[in-house]
Amino acid sequence: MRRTGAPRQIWPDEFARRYLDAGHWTDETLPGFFRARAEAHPDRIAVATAEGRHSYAEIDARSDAVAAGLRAAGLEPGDRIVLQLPNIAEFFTAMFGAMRAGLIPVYALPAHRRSEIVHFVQGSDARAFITCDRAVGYDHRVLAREVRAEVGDLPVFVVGEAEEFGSFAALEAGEPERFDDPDPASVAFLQLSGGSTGLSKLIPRTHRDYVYTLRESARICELSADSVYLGTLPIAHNFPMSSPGTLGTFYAGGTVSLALSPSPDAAFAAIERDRVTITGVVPPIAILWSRAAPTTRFDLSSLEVLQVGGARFAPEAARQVEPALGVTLQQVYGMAEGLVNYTRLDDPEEVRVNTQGRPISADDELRIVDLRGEPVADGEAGELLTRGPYTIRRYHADADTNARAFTAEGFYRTGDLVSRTPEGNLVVRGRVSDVINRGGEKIPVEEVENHLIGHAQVVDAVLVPIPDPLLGERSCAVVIADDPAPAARELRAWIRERGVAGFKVPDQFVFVDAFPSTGVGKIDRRDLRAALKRTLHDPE
Ligand code: J2J
Repeated sequence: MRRTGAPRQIWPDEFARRYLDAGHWTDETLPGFFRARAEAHPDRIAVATAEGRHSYAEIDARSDAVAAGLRAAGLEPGDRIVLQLPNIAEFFTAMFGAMRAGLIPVYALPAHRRSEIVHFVQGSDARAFITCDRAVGYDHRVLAREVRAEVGDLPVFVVGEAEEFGSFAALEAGEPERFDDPDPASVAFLQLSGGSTGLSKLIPRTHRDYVYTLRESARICELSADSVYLGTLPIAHNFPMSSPGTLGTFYAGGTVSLALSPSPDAAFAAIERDRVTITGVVPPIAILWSRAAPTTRFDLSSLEVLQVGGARFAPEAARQVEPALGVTLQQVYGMAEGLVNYTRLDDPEEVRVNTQGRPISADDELRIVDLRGEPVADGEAGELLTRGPYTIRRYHADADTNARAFTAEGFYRTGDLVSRTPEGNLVVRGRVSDVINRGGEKIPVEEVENHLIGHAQVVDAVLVPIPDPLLGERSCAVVIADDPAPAARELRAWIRERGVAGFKVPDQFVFVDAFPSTGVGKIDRRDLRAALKRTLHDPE
């Protein structure tokens, strides 16, 4: 039987009522609000790239054509569709087009490869895949063929030279058609989790909860129709999509400028070209920009706000941003599962530099707890648990993870170790979960360990973080191998062959004869990781 994706309510009734009564949730949908903007100001520029400028009316009409084309191709309301596109205008026509056809996009990053895309297709039971011909020197049609070889005959649409696949340009060039707006309570898309241990979990976000974050984020970040937001991180990621990101900018009626990479050259050129006023980056990029800005030939004078988030931003680096770039620094601590915290633009410098801000909503409930789940004393560090009007209560079709990731009362266990200042700002101190945060790119350690253990000469492997001055953390694989041990080069090639995103390939390898004893009879991988981390950080 074909699953329709009929919305099983995510929040219990009493909470849904509370968020509706508070006015947080409205009947606006993602494609619906974009349509309203296109009708209010059809000629205003929605998307600007190095290739051209596209009005709200144009993106709106092209999305309607994509919707009609996807329906004509046999896709039905409720079907999932995996979307893997770089920072190009078609990202939005594909996304809004799919939603207007009643489909549910599943976002993938351009760096994802076979193993991840197959996991997303299978995990969401997707009926189609949209990708591009080439991006950053990689041919995504090769990937599409590999995916098809594993999952069967999946319809694929390609932006650019489509070869044997469906042409996305042909979809966009078709006759536009208008379908009913989706139900605002329904799931709008499946977002990817960066915070989990195993393979990425799929996060069901509804129109209501997401539009709420866009509206409030646009207000907190003081966006207006004059704002120009630069999408320079991969725009499928939750931070550049919604905090306030590209969609928050559309919500405010502003312009989204796109750069294909966050390198100073590509991003600074876009800032000058489109007179960008605000953008969001991860800490290593903020550090590179702070170093490059004083001598750049590009005019960055339009930039007012630089948001930094996705990983811990060291205060010493944070302090350099404002003088180097002539901007206001805004720290953003968020997660695709929901909760987003911002420092406010008028916070004192000490708050902007030293903290990761406070939540969007007065109805965001935060608990900071110790290992037993008891609240810690004021100012102490503990694991952050949260629930609220835009934080999910469960992952898509993953009962085991749900039992672990949420408390009985519906709080999401963030896995982050945080403390709170007397003024109510959060400071992220570390993590209790096993994820390596490589400059904002999240590496699920178990997934990489499993790939390594799959190698014939590897007996066991543990992936641990190593401090890194630019990335914050890089990854180190500690491997027990048969004699002779395979070369690190060979293991890297092995991981790549398994079809894994490049950022998950271990930065370093260490070969050992045995793992340290963790003092417990049964080998607990988390204890083992912690013990190895200690030995690597403090070698005697
Ligand atoms: C320390 N750690 C941070 C920060 C995220 C806005 C901003 C970021 C994300 C994101 C997002 C951090 N300091 N400022 O979705 O809307 C780590 C935490 C968190 C995990 C979530 C948004 N900002 N982190 O990064 O789902 O460990 O979302 O739990 O990719 O990143 O990762 P992700």
